[in-house]
Amino acid sequence: MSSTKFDMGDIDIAWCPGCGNFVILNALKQALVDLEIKPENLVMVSGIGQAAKMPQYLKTNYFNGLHGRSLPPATAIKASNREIVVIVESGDGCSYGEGGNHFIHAIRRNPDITNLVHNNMVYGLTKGQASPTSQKGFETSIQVKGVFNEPLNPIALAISLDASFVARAFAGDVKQTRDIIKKAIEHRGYALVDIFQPCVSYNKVNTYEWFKNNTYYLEEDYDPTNKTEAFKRSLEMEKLPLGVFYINEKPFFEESLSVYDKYEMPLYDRTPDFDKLSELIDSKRGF
Ligand SMILES: Cc1ncc(C[n+]2csc(CCOP(=O)(O)OP(=O)(O)O)c2C)c(N)n1
Ligand code: SF4
Repeated sequence: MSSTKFDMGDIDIAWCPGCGNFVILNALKQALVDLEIKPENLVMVSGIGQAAKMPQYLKTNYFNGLHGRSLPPATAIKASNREIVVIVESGDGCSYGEGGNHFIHAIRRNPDITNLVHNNMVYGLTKGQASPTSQKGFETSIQVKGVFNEPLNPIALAISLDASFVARAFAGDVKQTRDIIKKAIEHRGYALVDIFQPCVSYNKVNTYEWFKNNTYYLEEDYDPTNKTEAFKRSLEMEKLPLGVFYINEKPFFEESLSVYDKYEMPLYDRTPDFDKLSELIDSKRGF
């Protein structure tokens, strides 16, 4: 692709040749350029893993936190400055396993952030153990007789919790992935994009070809505001639907914060009332 203001120049990228992460990186850069987002107005937040390296390959602000713990800092960053775009990016292990608790509560809280989950159905960075989305029977060096746990269905889970935007993409299709990411960023509220991302080194089952043969795009006239239909589609397993499953417009977290009732000014830009703060600390209220 042509160069963008998010390019880091000639750097080493620590992903295997052919990894789906490269396509997602390109799709994201294109989406950011198309939406005219400035690097200084973007904050990327990630956890730990191969996918979580993504912010290091974009010329912008980022916070790289602990495994599974990217959503709380992302929520705080957005709450302290509602003017910026916040994108969380991590793998399926980080987002749905170690970070599963935060995933559920971010959906409930509904901060205006975008959550891109690279779903390769395996732990990539730690060399191929099963993840929460690994399919039954998937054999690894640890799960030698194959995975017997039920795989997590993040799309069904998010819709059941009334998430405000739920989508699924496939890294084999850069244009469609770019367009879905754009819709997610433009949405006001928590937007989940689960992206099928082939891991060419540790998942020899769910390959580019497998995803191509086992997915299809939701129809042009599909109505994403119909929750019952969205849930029904999210349970389809024979062929996995791609596209925007569900949109549920509702108030988002920062909009409901009382600290913004009187002042439009972002929190980070305000001078704290130190007398009141000391009074609060001295009173030991809430400790
Ligand atoms: C609390 C904690 N548990 C476990 C680990 C070890 N660890 C690092 S990355 C990772 C899994 C990565 O898999 P995933 O999140 O799916 O991302 P991928 O590497 O596949 O992109 C694990 C288990 C850790 N760093 N911290
Ligand atoms: S191990 Fe898998 S996820 Fe990690 S860089 Fe290689 S192909 Fe990509």
